Amino acid sequence: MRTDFHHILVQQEERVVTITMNRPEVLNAFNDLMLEELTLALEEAAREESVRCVVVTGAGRAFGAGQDLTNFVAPQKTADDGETAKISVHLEKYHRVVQLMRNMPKPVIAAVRGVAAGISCNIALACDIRIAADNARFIEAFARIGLIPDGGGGYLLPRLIGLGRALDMSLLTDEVSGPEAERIGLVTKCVPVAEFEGAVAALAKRLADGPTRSYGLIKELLYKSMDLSFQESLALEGQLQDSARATADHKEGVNAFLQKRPARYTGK
Ligand code: LHQ
Repeated sequence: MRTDFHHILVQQEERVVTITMNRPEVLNAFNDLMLEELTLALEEAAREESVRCVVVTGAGRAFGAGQDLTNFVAPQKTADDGETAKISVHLEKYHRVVQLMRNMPKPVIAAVRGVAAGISCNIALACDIRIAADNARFIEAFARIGLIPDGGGGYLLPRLIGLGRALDMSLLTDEVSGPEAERIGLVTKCVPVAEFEGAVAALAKRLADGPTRSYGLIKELLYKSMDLSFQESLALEGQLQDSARATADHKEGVNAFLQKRPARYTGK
C-alpha cells in the first residue's frame, strides 16, 4: 500500500490496513486533498489482495469534524465563468468514498474516538461495522449550518437507527455519546477509551483472518437486499451462495469442521 500521503496515514499490519485521517489541528475536517487521498487509499485497499480488512479512523482526539468550513463560508464562484459552484458537484467526491467502502470486497470498520460530525459521521455510517470509544460524540451537524445530511446519511441513518431517531438526530443535531450510540444501534460496540485500540485491533484481526470472499458476498447480499423484495433477495442469495460455494475458504471451513480443527482461511 502507498504510504506517502499528506493528510492521511496508511499503515498495513499483516492483513489489516488502517487509514487514519490526519489533520488533528482541525479535528480531521476534510479539505480537498484529504478527501482525494482517502479515495486513493480506499481504491488501493479494494484492489490489494494482501489487505483483508480496512480500518478507517482519525488522528488525535477526533474521528472527524466534517467538511473543513474555512473555505465554505459563502457559496464559491468557479474561477472560469463566475458561476456559483454547486455543492452537489463537490459531494460527488464524497459519494465516491462511501460507495468505495460499501462496495469494498472485504470488511470496513469505522473506529470512532471523539467527535464524528457532519460528513465524517456519515462516512462512519457507510462502514460495515462501527466501534466507538466511550468518549465518542456523533453529531449530524448539518442543520447547525443550514444544510441537510449528505454522504448517504439520509439513506443510511434511518436504516440504522429508525426514522424517528434519525429525524431527531438530524433536526436537533444533538450529540449522541458512544454508550448511547451503542444503545440505539448506531454503533455495534462501545468500549472504554483506554481499551479502544486493543478492541479495534482484535476486531480487525478477527475479520482479516476470516473467509474474505464470503464476507464480500455477505456485504453484497445484505446491502442489495435493502432495496429488493423478499423474492428478489432470495434469487440474489442463490447466485451469491453459488459463488461462495466455489471458494477455497468454503472447502477449508467444511474440512476444518470435519477434522475438528480451527479453519485457516486464505481469503480465496
Ligand atoms: C474546524 C472544523 C471544521 C474547520 C473544528 N472546519 N475547522 C458540507 C459542505 C460541503 C460538502 C460536504 O458536506 C458538507 C457536510 C458537512 O460536513 S457539514 C458539517 C461541517 N462540520 C461542522 O459543522 C462541525 C464544525 N465543528 C464543530 O461544531 C466543533 O468543532 C465540534 C462540535 C466538531 C467539536 O467541538 P470542540 O470539541 O469544542 O472542538 P473545537 O470547536 O474547539 O475545534 C477544535 C479546532 O478545530 C478549532 O480550531 P482552533 O484553531 O480554534 O483550535 C476549530 O475551529 C477546528 N474545527 N471543526 N469543520
